Amino acid sequence: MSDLFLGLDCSTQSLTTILINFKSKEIVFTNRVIYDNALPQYNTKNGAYFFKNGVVHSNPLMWVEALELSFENLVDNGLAIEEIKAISGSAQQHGTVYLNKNFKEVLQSLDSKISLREQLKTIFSRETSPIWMDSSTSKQCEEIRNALGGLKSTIRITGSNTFERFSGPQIRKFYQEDPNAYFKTSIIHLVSSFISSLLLAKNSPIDHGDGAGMNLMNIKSKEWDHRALEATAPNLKEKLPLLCKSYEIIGNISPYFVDRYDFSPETLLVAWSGDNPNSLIGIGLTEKGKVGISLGTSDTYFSYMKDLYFDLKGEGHVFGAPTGDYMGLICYKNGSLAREKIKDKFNITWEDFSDILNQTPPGNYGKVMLPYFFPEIVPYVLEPKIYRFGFDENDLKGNVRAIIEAQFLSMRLHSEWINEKPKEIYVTGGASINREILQVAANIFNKKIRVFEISDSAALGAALRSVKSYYDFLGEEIKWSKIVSRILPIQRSEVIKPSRNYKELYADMLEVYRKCEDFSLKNGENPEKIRKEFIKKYFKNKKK
Ligand code: XUL
Repeated sequence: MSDLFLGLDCSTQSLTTILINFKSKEIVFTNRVIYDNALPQYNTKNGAYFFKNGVVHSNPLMWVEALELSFENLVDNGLAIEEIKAISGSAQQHGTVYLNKNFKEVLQSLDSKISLREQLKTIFSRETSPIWMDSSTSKQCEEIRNALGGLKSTIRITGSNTFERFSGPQIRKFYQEDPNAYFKTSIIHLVSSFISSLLLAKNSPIDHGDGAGMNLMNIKSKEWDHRALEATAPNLKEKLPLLCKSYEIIGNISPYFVDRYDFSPETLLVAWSGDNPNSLIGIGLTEKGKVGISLGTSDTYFSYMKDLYFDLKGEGHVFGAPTGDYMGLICYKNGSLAREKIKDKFNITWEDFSDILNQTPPGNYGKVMLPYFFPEIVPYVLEPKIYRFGFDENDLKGNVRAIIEAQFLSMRLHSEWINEKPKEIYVTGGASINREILQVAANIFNKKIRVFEISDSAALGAALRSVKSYYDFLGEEIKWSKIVSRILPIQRSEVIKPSRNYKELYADMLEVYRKCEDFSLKNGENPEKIRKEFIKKYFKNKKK
């Protein structure tokens, strides 16, 4: 029985497509267009342009072409595109796309015989888009934060402190540096609302999930906050799309896609959202007490949140959840690209990497790394720098274990504000296929780790969101828990158990790690004493 729903995820390095058959509980098709490989003409590295002074952009036309390649893949694989009932999507959060006055008109007069890329060349008022990896807006962050009454007040208004990668600071910087181009901008989209606008052939709203990552939306009223708009740039409200609920049906797919790829004109479009809100659904976190980790270009730790509360220290974020509730999140820039830096430095394979994790002891003989290969969000680090305690950069085994332990110790440390005490943690993202990495996570958190066969949880979450809105629209409401449990169990989910032997060791190592961070970043006391005690307690007489 055909009951097809499509989920897309326009992430940092690739665009993923997942087609599911909800009634038969099948993942019918998955595909990934990796920008660097499939679209080399854009010259991106890991999907981005890394300029100096922390400026990181990407190319919106590249995302458009990736969308076209994804749809061509559906056609080439002979899939029943005309039977797809609804589509939703996901995208890397925070990045901004700047469109000029041609945008509206061009979208309304698209010719299905000509590629989108060809027809969309003239719509941008800014050729490239700052993305979430950008860390060049500290000045603007400070200005906006001050205008909103300081740290706590900014958090209470927008759900987060001002962050370099957030859309508001990006927009303010553009306005300050190129006011002419800013005033020539008719509309500013997020990556998610930009792509959904293409499918809709008109400006699509921004959903509450992704909207919360802008420092512009009031996290309580879920409307644009006039104080935040004023603090950011003039006339901003008229340059922003409307806001909408994440489960809103925003319209039908436009005739361009019907004619060109054979979609049914009845296909419903559900608002797109950010990759993290989508992943929340894609790993089934639709109720209290559940926590997820996504190991991708960014590593994130997140949780469903029924009642709104904040991290008033300012490290974490509150976003809207696709269910209409909230989610808490912390995000790391030093995710997969930092792991790759170590792998590539020693010229080893991922198998070698795993072998080393197996061969080296938890606690790493007291070797501790603070791995800021890129500017870091949590803790706040602007200048990339690697700190090593008790070893050097040439110690292959020490470095491999140290980076993985650092990533999860830091997550455990900085997620303390997320007030959920889960029995198990759900892990997704590219690196979740590496069982040895997950074993380290299980031991450090002292929790069971559940991992799913499909690691593309953002695209899957998008497909599931389209199912929910479609059936709600028909008046045949299905509960979230039913929707996720229908598709997730078929993924032979696996559980990785923590070893009880390391509970105390990692509780002690967390304190060592905390001291190393405080010492390096906040002029705290020297951690050598506590580190030596740790070594004495766990590694006395053990040969390195
Ligand atoms: C979340 C964040 C990243 C991006 C890219 O706040 O910045 O997770 O969404 O994945």
